[in-house]
Amino acid sequence: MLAFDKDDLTILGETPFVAEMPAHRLDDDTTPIRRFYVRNNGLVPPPCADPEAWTLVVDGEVERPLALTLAELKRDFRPRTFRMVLECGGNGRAFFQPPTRGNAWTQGGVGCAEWTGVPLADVLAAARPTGAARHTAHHGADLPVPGHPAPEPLSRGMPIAKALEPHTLVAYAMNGEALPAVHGGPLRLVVGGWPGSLSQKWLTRIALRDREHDGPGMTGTAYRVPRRPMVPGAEPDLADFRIIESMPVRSIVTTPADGARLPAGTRAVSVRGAAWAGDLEVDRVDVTADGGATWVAAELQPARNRYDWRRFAATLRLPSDGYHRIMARATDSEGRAQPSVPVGWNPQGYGCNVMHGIAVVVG
Ligand SMILES: Nc1nc2c(c(=O)[nH]1)N[C@H]1C(S)=C(S)[C@@H](COP(=O)(O)O)O[C@H]1N2
Ligand SMILES: [Mo]
Repeated sequence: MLAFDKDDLTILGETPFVAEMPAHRLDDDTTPIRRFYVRNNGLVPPPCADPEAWTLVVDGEVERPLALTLAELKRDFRPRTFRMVLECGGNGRAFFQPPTRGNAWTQGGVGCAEWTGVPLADVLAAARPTGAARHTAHHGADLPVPGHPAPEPLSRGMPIAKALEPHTLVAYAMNGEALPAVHGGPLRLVVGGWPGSLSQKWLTRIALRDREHDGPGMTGTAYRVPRRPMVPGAEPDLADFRIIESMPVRSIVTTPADGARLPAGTRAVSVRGAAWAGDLEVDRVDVTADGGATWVAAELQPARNRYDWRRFAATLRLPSDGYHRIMARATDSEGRAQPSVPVGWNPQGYGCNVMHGIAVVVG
């Protein structure tokens, strides 16, 4: 855990361990492991003496239940590497008013790493799903936190179509290194574009089911949002809730750091950041140095593959010394941009994609 960059690390929870980095520490194209957020709902399982013997069971609605060791996954399936964003469903939660339950993520419940593993589709094909298989159910080896209100560790699932996407990986490496224990090593799922909670860590079992999974994290208001915008703080009408699938378009300004001081007379500032859009693509990013009075289109780097983020850069003119508000606004491939105020309040504070702003002082 403490292979983390300790500078600026914000610990949101000690037990279970939850931590994020401020936006300016996410300035790399590929997020280094030591700057990658951690979200644990349970306790990290004890260290694994022989990671190659870690076993994944595939059962439920399959004709041929499997128990595959990590060594067999590596030997019998073709590996893929994709750079993909992982984002907590609650990233941005701290900006909702009134405050909601859960870790108060600001901008840092996100990272973009190179994940290496085997497509889940290939593993499921080997198990031969029955005609009744509609959803997955994910199980991990994390231990419950003694005395914690959540009795069992997280266990989520997704529709079979998402499971069969070529980018959905059973991953054993992160940025070319064996997957660290705190990020789910030896084996985890990585599911692009949807809440991070689907990317089960310490993965031990995938059951196929004929209906939506009902494990911890699937019921009540967990990972659900109202179909119609609700009055912030009002009593939720659960009949009107839907499970979160694709995460909304979002961007962060990663340079300059919030509160940066620039020398007197500075008249231009280089702005950099990253943008991503769940299942969709990022079409454009606009940046402003006057709180949104005027906008400049940023230059975008291409995505390497689906679910990668797009890094952006722009040079903004600063008309004078003094205090300037810099913001970024990403727009997805369906024309939806980030809102300027937090919208979509929901009881557990998911999906807050309000524009990210920083301030710089010249002189
Ligand atoms: N087994 C297990 N998998 C899990 C979790 C967990 O608590 N237990 N947390 C989930 C959540 S809510 C998120 S956002 C991501 C975080 O992954 P990371 O810690 O590698 O960033 O893992 C997901 N997978
Ligand atoms: Mo999460």
